[in-house]
Amino acid sequence: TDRGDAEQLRSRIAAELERTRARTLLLTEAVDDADLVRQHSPLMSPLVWDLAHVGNQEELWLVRDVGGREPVRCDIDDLYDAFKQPRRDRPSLPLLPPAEARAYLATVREKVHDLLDRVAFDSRRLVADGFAFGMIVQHEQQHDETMLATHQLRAGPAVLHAPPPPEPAARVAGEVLVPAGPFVMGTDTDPWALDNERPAHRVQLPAYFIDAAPVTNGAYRDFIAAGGYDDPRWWSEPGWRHRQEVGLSAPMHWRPDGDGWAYQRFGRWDRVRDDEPVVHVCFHEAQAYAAWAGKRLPTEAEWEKAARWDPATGRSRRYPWGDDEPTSAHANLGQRHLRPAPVGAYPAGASPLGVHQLIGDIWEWTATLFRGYPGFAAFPYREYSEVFFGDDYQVLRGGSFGTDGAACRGTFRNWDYPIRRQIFSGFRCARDARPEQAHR
Ligand code: AVJ
Ligand code: FE
Repeated sequence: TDRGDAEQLRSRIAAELERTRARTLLLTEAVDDADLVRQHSPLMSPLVWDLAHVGNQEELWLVRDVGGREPVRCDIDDLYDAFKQPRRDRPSLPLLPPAEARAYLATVREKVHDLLDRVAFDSRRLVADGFAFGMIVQHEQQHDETMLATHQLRAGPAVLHAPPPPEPAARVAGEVLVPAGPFVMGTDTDPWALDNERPAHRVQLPAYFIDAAPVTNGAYRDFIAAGGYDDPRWWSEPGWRHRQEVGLSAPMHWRPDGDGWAYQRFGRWDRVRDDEPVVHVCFHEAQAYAAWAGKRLPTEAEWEKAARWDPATGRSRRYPWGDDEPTSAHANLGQRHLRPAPVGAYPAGASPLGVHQLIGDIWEWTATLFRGYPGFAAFPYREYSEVFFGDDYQVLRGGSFGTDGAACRGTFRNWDYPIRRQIFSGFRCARDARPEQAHR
């Protein structure tokens, strides 16, 4: 019945809100108050800013817009407006102290639960299928991932703990041929898909090869050892300029260790493991590696076809493994582990064509600039995606170990500046197939 459906949606939303809030609290209770208000990197906000910003967005979108209720606090909107306050300036703002920020979040959340009990999930798109609630869940999860990246930049002993990811259960190597032909990119039907994932549209692609797995630390070390960082032939012009300017020589958080490398993760040093996807590289590094390897980065459409296209039916799936929500057997998502899993660890998450670990582990840089799909319509605000369209941002796909399953799908699009690498970013390579290879 419709009533039963609405009740089911209500309890699912309530559960997602609570699950997400538990993660937010975990990330902000792992450190003391001094650590919460400190800026750990000029690239990041103090954790206490993210904390209250999450509450402020929830107040704006749910309490005020959907609920039409009185403001909880209208005096702090500007402080937590990401467009008005650049990250580097946020520590000098008169921010709510940690205890006040937590109390603010709790007050807003109480009102949201009240609203959720009364709202009719009618056909207005903001409330239909719980979209506005889903958007808030995803927004908080996105900031949780950002806070996780702040933790990675934080100096001092480890405060976050998680079991290691699974070991490889399949041998995965080489490339997969994706035959020429159309596929449906984006979605009209995924209830919580954001505006930039819409509308669904047919894209015609020539045949191409795509790596069956993300590029590993071992492969990336070969690029370093071959002098890849010192050879402008492999780098784009802006890439080489950036490499020179900041002296790039290895992924972020790596340091030489004897005859090999070690990396720092959340306050612990470890030997670099060869079979793990490389992480903390910028777009320019990814592009240089691909050129050195005789390949290129996949376009966003190539990534999505490899992830979603089912050759048996011609349909596009929600995820590589099908339409079901991710479980711990499918992908390394949701901060269950504090690093990418080795290649071959998720055979159950492979796509029909045999492409592995597209979802989870690391965000994958693509060759595509962040733009609207044909027929794009901003919803509910231009500020969510549209203001970022243009030539500045590169699309990343697939989500990382720090991305929650609620904020990740085969259609999900992330974006960042091509020089950024404090995010959990890696990549895989692709290349054109010659016409005689286009059919197997
Ligand atoms: C989609 C990850 C690029 O963090 O800037 C958070 C998500 N938007 N608050 C970001 C977002 C508004 C966004 N990214
Ligand atoms: Fe935000």
